[in-house]
Amino acid sequence: MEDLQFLNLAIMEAQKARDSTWTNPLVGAVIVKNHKVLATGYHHKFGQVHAEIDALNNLADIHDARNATIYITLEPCSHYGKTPPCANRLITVGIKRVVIGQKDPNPLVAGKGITLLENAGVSVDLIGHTEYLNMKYNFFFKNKRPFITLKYAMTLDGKINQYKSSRSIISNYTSYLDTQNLRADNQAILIGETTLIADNPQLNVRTKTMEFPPIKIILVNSADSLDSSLNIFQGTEPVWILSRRISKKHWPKNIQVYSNSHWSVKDIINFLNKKEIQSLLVEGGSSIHAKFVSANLVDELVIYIAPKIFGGSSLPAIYGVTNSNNFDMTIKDISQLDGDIRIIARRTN
Ligand code: AOF
Ligand code: ZN
Repeated sequence: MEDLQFLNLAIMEAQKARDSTWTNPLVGAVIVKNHKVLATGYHHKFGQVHAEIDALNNLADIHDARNATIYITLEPCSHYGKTPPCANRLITVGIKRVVIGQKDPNPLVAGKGITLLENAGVSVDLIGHTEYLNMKYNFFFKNKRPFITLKYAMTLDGKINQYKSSRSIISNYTSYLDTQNLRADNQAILIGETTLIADNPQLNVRTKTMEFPPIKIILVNSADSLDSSLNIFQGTEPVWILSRRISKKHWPKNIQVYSNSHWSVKDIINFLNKKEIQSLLVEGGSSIHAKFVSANLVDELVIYIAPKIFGGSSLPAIYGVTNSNNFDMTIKDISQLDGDIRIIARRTN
């Protein structure tokens, strides 16, 4: 009982770093002795000290760590990364017991932290309850690919645009704010060329400042034919252009071109794996969405439905093209967003 209470406190610590740890997990730690909290800590930012070291640094006296218990939401690391192994440090300062929320799925650690502690005579208890903190991080290491979310806004009659080649406003302001959070929750956002030209999106997060904003990815035929005044090129966020043709142009530092004559959905995901991107938001358009569905590469749908009808049988509709697959989804949430409806559906395994 007491263990869960202290672990919950560590979870609250971990959550303080939301949006700041980039590809690292959210991690919190609490040091306890004689039923009293001596210090708390968390992994503040990608590249900075890990949670357990932050908690040790927050002790009034490092000698207080001797014979104490530490609660950590994730197994302490065992590798020399940007910082030395946390497990070794816990052993050195004389921690007696370590209570862990979950094993670290990163193959660099993956149980080795626990083994180090146990071999040094430290008692270790793995008690669960923290996996949800880092759902996409866990998914990435378990499935060896990013968690893929498809997002779209549509009318009651399933249309995603009122015109063929320019943008129409479908969802309302509350939905817009929600999609900004959705962007912030993903490490990369992908759109196709039709959406790039028709919508001219900025594809960034505008409701908060992010130190590690999502990477804006566009799939195009020829990078060099793109108009440099497009909104997507105006920000400072990283842009990756997946181009079917080779680029000869000189691009600003934040823009990278990757050429591949084909760029199938599988190629894109293999490429993102190499780049260690753990989560991808696919914002469309309908032909890219259809390709992800056809390739069986969909984990979640986030759908905004606006109370409108556009009519017109030839207007762009969701999955209007080449989806050749079917599978079951489970509805996870239905919310009213000021007159719009948001549905979140997860792939049923
Ligand atoms: C911990 N405590 O607070 C975190 C851990 O690049 P580095 O050196 O910062 O290492 C990142 C990896 O370390 C990350 O992928 C995960 O395996 C682990 N993160 N471990 O003991 C922490 N953030
Ligand atoms: Zn560590």
